[in-house]
Amino acid sequence: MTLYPRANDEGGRGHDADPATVHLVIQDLNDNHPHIHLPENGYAKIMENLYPEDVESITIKLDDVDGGDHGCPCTMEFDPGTPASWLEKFSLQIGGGRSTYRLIPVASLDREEQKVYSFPS
Ligand SMILES: [Ca+2]
Ligand SMILES: [Ca+2]
Repeated sequence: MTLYPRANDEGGRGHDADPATVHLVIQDLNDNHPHIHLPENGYAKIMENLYPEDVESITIKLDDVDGGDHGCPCTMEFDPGTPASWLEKFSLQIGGGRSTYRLIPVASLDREEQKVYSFPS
């Protein structure tokens, strides 16, 4: 943003100021958390009882409204509290674009064993 200030002496009746400009640079504050842009509402479905290679991976795209160092690229990993049995069923890999990951089932999923997986657990 550029401001063009006007200044006069003698109570506004005297000399005008030399033409001058003031440049204002608005600095970004890290006031937004990264969020999951995809899948929509952080929700995806996988069909049970399929071989992992027959299941399409789930694309997880991260975003952050802040720019520069305060925004994306953003990183993602499993929470340290994720049960070991879940880590045996899913793999998280970078791929598909900027700040984009793929959640890949690496085992057949059984709805009768576990109906919903919610990360972080
Ligand atoms: Ca900001
Ligand atoms: Ca941010």
